[in-house]
Amino acid sequence: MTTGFQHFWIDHALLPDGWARQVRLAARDGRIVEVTPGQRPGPEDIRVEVAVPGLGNLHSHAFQRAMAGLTEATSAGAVAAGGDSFWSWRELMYRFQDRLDPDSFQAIAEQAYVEMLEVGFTRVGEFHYLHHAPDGRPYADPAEMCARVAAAAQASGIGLTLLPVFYAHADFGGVPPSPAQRRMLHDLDGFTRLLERAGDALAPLGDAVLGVAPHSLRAVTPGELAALLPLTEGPIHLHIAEQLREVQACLDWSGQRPVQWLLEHAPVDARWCLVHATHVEPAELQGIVEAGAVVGLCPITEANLGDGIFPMRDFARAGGRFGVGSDSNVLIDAAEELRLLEYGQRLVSRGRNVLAQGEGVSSGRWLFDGALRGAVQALGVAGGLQAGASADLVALDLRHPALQAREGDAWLDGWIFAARQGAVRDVWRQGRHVVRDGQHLQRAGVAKRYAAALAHLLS
Ligand code: NGQ
Ligand code: ZN
Repeated sequence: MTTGFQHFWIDHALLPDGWARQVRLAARDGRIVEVTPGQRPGPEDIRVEVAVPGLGNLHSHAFQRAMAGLTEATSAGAVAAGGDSFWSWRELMYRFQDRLDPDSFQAIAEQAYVEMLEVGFTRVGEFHYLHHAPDGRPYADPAEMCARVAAAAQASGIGLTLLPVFYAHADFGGVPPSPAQRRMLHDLDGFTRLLERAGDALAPLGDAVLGVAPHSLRAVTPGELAALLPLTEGPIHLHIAEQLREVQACLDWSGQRPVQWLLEHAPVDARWCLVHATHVEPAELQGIVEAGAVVGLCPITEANLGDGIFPMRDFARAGGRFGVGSDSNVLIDAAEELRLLEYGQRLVSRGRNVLAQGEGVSSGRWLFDGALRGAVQALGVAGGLQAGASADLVALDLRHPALQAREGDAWLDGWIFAARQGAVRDVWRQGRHVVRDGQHLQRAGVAKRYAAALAHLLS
């Protein structure tokens, strides 16, 4: 955080009600206090050509960054099993997770967060479940790994909404957990203690948010789910209806589909983020809209894991709220999450500009605005370039070929649809300059620690 007063002068700024010119933005202790268009710059102002608000990444498992690209070959037994799947990937992920210690875990999280900032994600929802030591016993400080997430956020500067995960069962109906899940498990008392300690670990960050994440309906019983909710006033996130096998298992257990079950048995409202919700029927979609919950879409990971395609077109038409997350972090790119979200719908519907509604509406602007709003809601903060929000600014690089000779929403379309990388020039987070000329200021040191951790892990 930058302490004291600070002024930005932004020639073109994307404000909550649209593009504005010659905007003077005042921040105090990293928080925006005033935004005024049509101003002259002061002599000390930080000058920015084009600025948009930092985007929230509403779903991440940071440690999975280190196994990115390592699960792209057919696995042993895949042919007999009818091919690789989400479930065979999960086996590999569990095996990888077993090797992590607090230091390597933190080094990987720092690398992931640096990459997030470099693409314009300024806050992350860390859906964090690697709690215990490799033997499954809690660390001396039960919130050791939560503290490591906080330390990685601190080192990189990214905003953190920590979502400690409660995990107790292997499948619907309270099936006992498997040995591979031993590092994730709690009973309700243990989890309550974890949350208290996690709160302490977040305090130094200043604007961290603490929520709760029942991992999925597979991992918690109805009784546990009900007991978790009073433990937080923050956001509530869970994975839901990502795979058809999970939908079928839920039907076998309850006679209902996962989202249908959740909407009928839990007080789903605007505090909730339903991650994936890939396999939903129209009535379930409508129920999510009416509850005001956010659907957390992770298009790159959903493609990578073969999840399926969320019916975003219908959800958007119904006024549904959404945000994007980098989930497995197989590739960290805010623009590409938005691009793939739109492209999935184009491929399925054989149309163009499918999500933007009305005539003359930019797809890039529609995607960016929607994802910004959804992430703000799901991560429990104020957002956008307005008083009360954190001074999280992303400056676009007008020298980039995809951004040249255009203006306004066309910059967003250029960034999201036409730029490979390099469209983000600078990022300030809580007023602190964290990315300059496309590179995080701590990039070299973080990359070195990451390389050392990886060499050790993969040797
Ligand atoms: C996770 N990932 O928690 O990392 C999950 C896999 C599970 C995604 N769902 C584990 N993409 O769902 O059981
Ligand atoms: Zn996930």
